[in-house]
Amino acid sequence: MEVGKLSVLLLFVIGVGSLEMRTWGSGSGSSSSVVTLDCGIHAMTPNTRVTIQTPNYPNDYDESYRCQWEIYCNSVENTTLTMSCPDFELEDSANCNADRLIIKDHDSRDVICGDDNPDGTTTVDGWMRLTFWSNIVQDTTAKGFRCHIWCHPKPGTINLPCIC
Ligand SMILES: [Ca+2]
Repeated sequence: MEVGKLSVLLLFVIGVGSLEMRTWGSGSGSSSSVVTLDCGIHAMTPNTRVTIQTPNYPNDYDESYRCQWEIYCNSVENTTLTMSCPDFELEDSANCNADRLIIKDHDSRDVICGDDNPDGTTTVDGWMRLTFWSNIVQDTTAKGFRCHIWCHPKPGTINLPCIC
């Protein structure tokens, strides 16, 4: 019993350690392991990126699933967010009535599905809300998506020099 508990503890420590390593390595942009955002509200800073993906990616996502990511970049009025999606595949349907990704910023709201990759989508400022839905009506899913979201300073805004 005690050995079993110790093994679980060791596995946990190793797990936390590798998570931290992945976090540290996420800035390189070339790491094969990617840290992805949980559903919820997240803040980021200019010239950084975050990554979102569907559950189980690159395997098929679940039916009857919902996840919303709300992303702010500081400061919202002086930045924009740009999506870069190397992979995007949802169940296709008329008007995206089945599975869908809703992309909202302070200027527009887009509902997409199928292979309508939002790669290159740029927001009007440093705020966006992404909502992924999968339905339960039909047992149809797909690979889903992985998207990186970059925060860039708006041209003409004052940028402090990078001391790095
Ligand atoms: Ca579906």
